[in-house]
Amino acid sequence: TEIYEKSIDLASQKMLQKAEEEGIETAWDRYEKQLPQCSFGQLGVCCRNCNMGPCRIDPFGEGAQKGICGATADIIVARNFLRMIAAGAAAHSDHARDAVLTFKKMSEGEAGSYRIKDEAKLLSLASEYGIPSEGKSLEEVAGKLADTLLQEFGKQDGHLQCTRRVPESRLKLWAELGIEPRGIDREIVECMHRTHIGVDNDAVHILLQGLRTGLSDGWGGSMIATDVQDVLFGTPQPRRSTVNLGVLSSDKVNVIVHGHEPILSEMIVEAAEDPELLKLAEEKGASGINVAGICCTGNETLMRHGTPIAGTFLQQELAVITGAVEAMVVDVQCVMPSLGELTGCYHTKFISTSPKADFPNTVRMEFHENRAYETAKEIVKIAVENFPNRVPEKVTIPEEKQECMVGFSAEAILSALGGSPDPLIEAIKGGAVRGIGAVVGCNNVKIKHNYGHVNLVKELIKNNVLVVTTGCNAIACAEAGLLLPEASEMAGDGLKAVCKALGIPPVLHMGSCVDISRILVLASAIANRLGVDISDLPAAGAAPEWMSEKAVSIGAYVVSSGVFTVLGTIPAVLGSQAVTSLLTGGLNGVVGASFAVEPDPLKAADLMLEHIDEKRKALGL
Ligand code: BF8
Ligand code: SF4
Repeated sequence: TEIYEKSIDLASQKMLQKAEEEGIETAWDRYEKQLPQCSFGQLGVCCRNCNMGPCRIDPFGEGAQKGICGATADIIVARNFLRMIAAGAAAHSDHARDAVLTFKKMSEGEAGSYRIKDEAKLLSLASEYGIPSEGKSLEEVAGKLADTLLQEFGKQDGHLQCTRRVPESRLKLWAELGIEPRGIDREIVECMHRTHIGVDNDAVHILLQGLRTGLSDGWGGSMIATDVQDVLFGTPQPRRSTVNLGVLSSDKVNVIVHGHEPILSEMIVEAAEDPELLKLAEEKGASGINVAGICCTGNETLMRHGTPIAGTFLQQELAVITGAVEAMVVDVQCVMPSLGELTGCYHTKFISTSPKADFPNTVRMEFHENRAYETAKEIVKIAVENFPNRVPEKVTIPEEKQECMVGFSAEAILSALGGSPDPLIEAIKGGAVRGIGAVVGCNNVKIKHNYGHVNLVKELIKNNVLVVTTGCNAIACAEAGLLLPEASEMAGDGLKAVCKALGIPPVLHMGSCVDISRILVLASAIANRLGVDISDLPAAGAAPEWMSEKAVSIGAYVVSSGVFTVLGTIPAVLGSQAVTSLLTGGLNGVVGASFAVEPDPLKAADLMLEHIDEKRKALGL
């Protein structure tokens, strides 16, 4: 494959070229070596859930139509899909658990590096959860809130407290369907139980548990992660920054934070400003310390501090290939194990920090709350001391970098609107804004890097759809210059006028992937204000280049919340007619929304526009 077919991004193309010249392997090379990919796997009809197997169903109807236990393609596909949701929900929710545990330790004075940054949000959460705050210290309130939130994980019955934010009609629907999430951990465990041999063997029944588990992520784990991180690190407010590989510095020590938990990256950002380390950097011949993010932990520090971002998921290897990275510091999720071998080809130190996640060839620097800042300082020190090892002949930093405006938490959006969603609702009613598009998710080598993201979003704003974004889509949009107020020039006339009046970009960066919960909160606020369900809103979602199991869980809760969602890569379900037709159609009759699959971003935009127009019509707009 030609380099220009791998990525639309110039900086990435240059690094792919450098990789080729230096004989360095990337995800794209490994993808080519995987081709043709296993068609049983692609269709989802391979089962390894017991040791009588592996079993596979012949998609042409000639060979075996049942596994040894008698499981059909429908059962196998549904079970595999449920396990993906369980893994995705587990990733988000286990991240949330660690955030709450840190919050709890902070309240007990055992995590001295962390503080309460957003008192107002703490107090408003306390009142929402019925925790009295009068006459109590903030730490006491935080401790009580932490206890309450921790119980959400182990709860056996009732329903998750965040679902208080859901419009009543939707909550009632979930109750009728029996898919109200009970406890966060319970739903995930139940998925594993149900998919064990000989338990749940009805595709529809299995998929309903998938919806419930997704909901325990979106309206549970992810939402709790967002809330607690805002209290600990501050609720994002609009600010400017820069993105793409060009943010790496030729004369400063470059430290990359990659992964997902701001518990780590926040401390690294702070440590990079430590006078002692800055002095050391100077002694080593560097003009300073530059922290840049990759993936969602990058989004977290970008949203709260304006720390630059070096790239999306598929740019993690390319960042190392610049030869200018002193340390690649990682925690959990979306970190390629290939970084171990790759960093060995350069001077880059690969530092793993999570007690849960190790990788080949890392320096282990386990991160614990009780001495978070000290560990962060040690990590940054390793990077600084590594600066003299940079090999000038191996360094090429592409000049491409792009400015962006970020920090659009639900709170920030409401305050940009003057305190209530009404001006946005009026703009939608009046037709200046045709609807809202939520575009999120990963990169995937099966789609030209950033091609799906950028073209889908451009098409939406051109058609007056206000776009909200998170995760790698947000980074891709930033790289394409779409996160600037000036980008409203690319928008249709109605949206352009609204953006100009408010001074906002046509594409609003709402945060990391757990922050899709912010989109849910915003959608609920609008629906409640209109007195309708979320499924009645002129809104649609998309994940043009998704790849992770987290994205499957997200899809499950977004659709169950009533939002039509277009996927740009094909999930492994086509081996079952029943599962495919339920996901892409039948769900409409169950939760009032469904999935569609459309790899062509312009056609995907058309599907979203069609849906938005239908909803406008139904609302009489
Ligand atoms: O949680 S969008 S590639 S980085 S999974 Fe991963 Fe996908 Fe990026 Fe963030 Ni989300
Ligand atoms: Fe085969 Fe059934 Fe075992 Fe799966 S659970 S491997 S289909 S026997």
